Formats: sequence, C-alpha cells, structure tokens
Amino acid sequence: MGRAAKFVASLLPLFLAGCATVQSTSNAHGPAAHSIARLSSALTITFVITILIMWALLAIALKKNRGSLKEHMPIDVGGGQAWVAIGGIAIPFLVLSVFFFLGLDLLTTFPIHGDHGAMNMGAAAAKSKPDILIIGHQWWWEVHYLGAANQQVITANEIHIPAHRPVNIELRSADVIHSFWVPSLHGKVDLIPGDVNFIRIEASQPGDYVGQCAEYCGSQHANMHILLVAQEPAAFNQWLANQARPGVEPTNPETMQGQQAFLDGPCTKCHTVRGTAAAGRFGPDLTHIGSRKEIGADSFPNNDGYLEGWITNAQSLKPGCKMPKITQYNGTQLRSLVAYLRQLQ
Ligand code: HEC
Ligand SMILES: [Cu+2]
Repeated sequence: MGRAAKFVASLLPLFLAGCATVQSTSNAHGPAAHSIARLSSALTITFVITILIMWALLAIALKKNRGSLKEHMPIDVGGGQAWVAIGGIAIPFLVLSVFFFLGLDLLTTFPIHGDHGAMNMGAAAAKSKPDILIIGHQWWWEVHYLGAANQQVITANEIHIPAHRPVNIELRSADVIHSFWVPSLHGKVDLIPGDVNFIRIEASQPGDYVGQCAEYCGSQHANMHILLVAQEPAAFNQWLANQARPGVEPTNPETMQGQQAFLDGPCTKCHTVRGTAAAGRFGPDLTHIGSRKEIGADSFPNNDGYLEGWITNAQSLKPGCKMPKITQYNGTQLRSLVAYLRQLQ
C-alpha cells in the first residue's frame, strides 16, 4: 500500500508538468483560446452527468430482491412522468443550449473571407482581409506579411504579431496537409494543398508563444515548430519595418568573405537574401536570419555552433529534412559564412 501510494505520488509531477508549459490549451492568452477553454470546462458538466447515469444504472443492477422482469415492466409510471420531463427534456435542453452558445461564441473567432465563394458576406469580408499568409512546407513555415503594398516582407518560422489586436491569417500548403496550432492562442486549423483556410488570432499580452504543426506530415513533423512573438504594436511596427529592408551589407573583411562564400555556394539555389543575387525559393528566406531566435523551424538555437553544424550537416540535426549536407567549405570559409548570416539582422 505504502509503495503503491508512493508510486502514484511520483507520477503526480508528470501531470502537473503538463500544465506548466507554455504550449498548452489550458494556458489561454487570447480571446479565441479563452472561448475554447470555456467550452472545454463546460464540457465537464457531461462528466458529472455520466457519473450520475452510471450511478443510477449500478443502483438498479445491484438492487436486492429483484423479481421477474415482468414485474418491472413500466405499466404505470405515475410520478415518473415528471422525471421524464425534467431528465429527458429540460436538462438536456439546458445543457445543449449552453454548448450551442459557447460553440457560436467560438465560431466568431474565425474570420470570414471575401475570396471564399459561398462564405462571401460583403462588408464583413472586407474587414477580414488577411494580414499574414502562412505557407506550410515539409518541415518549416513560410510567412508573408500582406499589410502595406510594395512592402515585401517574407520570413520564416518566427511569426511576429502585434499584441492586443486580432490578426487574420491565411493558411496554404506547398506540399502535404499541415496544421497550424499555437495552443495558448487558438485551436488547430489545417493547411491543405490546393485550398485556403483562415484563422484569426489575438494575443492579450506580448510574449513568446510556442506552437507546433499538428497534422502528421512526414519524418520531421515533430520538428516543425512555431515561435509566435507577440509585441507591443510600436515594437511590432519597428520589427516589420526592419524586416522590409534588404539584407544588411557586410562591412568587415570576415563577413565580406562570408557573403562571397554564400553567393558562390549552393545556398542561392534554395534561399533568398533580398538585396543580393540569392533568390532561391525552395527553403526559408534568410534576409533577416540573424534576427531569428532559432533555426530549423525553431528546433535549435541560432548560434555559431548550431549554424556551423546545420550548414555542414543539417541531416544530422534534422534527419530527412530538405536541406542537403554541404561539405565544400573549409573551416575559415564556414566561420565567415556563419558570421555573415548572423549579421543579417
Ligand atoms: C537544396 C536546397 C538547399 C540548399 C542548397 C541549402 N539549403 Fe538551407 N535550407 C533548405 C531547406 C529546405 C531548409 C528548411 C529545413 C527545415 O527546417 O526543415 C533550410 C534551412 C536553412 C536554415 C535555417 C532557416 C530557418 O529559419 O530555420 C539556414 C540558416 C540555412 N538553410 C542556410 C543555408 C546555407 C548557408 C546554405 C549554403 C551553404 C544552404 N542553406 C543551402 C534548403 C537548402
Ligand atoms: Cu506536420
């Protein structure tokens, strides 16, 4: 007994650990996430109802002195009619009404979009023009800011949004089905090849919110993370203005050599650095890679060591990912290439 109790007690922190992480639906930080949390806590009512029904069934089954089945046929329910009315109509009506309205409340957290044929709702549609387009790739996220015209902001994996206001996101896929999920802010919405989906998120406080692709999409699905950074609107605008600039030109001999190594290497076939000849679109945009906290779709810290490891052998860090091993650089070239990437702030 003592040992069993100790064992159960030792498991307890495991359950509690789940509640402490940021990536959790119970850690709601925006209106949509709160709607979901409300709906799920309301659903606990059904747990109570199930217990009551089970209790009633057990009580009947265990009742002593059971006669033959015939004696128990409900010929005259008598006072039972009130129970039928209450238990069969009134209570279900109440419970389902609660879920109905909570469900309607949750529906309002999805934008209605003009492009969406039958869902076109005129004025309402105009209001929900997407602010951001996210395209899922095996196994990273391409992010376009659609705000101002002639402002070309394309980035990857680290998604910044202004806090305290709704942000409409259009979701597409370049290959297979992915699912966008930042549990503290909203539910999951799939990215489907050939189709367009929408989600509206709002963060009630600035902060880093982590998320995850939530639809199995191949070998590196588990390393298809999302880092969503909500900032005060002024800081966000500053960030966006910086992202709109072309890549920082190198100024010292090392970073200049690094840029040359980058442009002479295979990198340009797959990656873009705006302002240079590198215009590949197969991999993440690297124009401001130095400003990102992590690499490999938020799987590893963005520092010299991991960048060197990533460039020479991305396959060892993220096996199966679509960036090949690159072995052509010597030590000096590699270090200068990394120095160049890190100054792309
Ligand atoms: C054949 C295409 C290809 C080539 C060539 C290539 N990459 Fe990549 N690269 C990718 C893909 C695809 C990813 C995304 C991998 C993932 O996270 O699953 C990536 C990711 C990266 C990242 C991480 C970006 C992020 O935000 O997570 C860096 C940094 C990077 N590559 C640098 C380079 C450099 C430097 C070179 C040249 C030495 C290079 N790549 C060559 C395809 C390529
Ligand atoms: Cu996935």
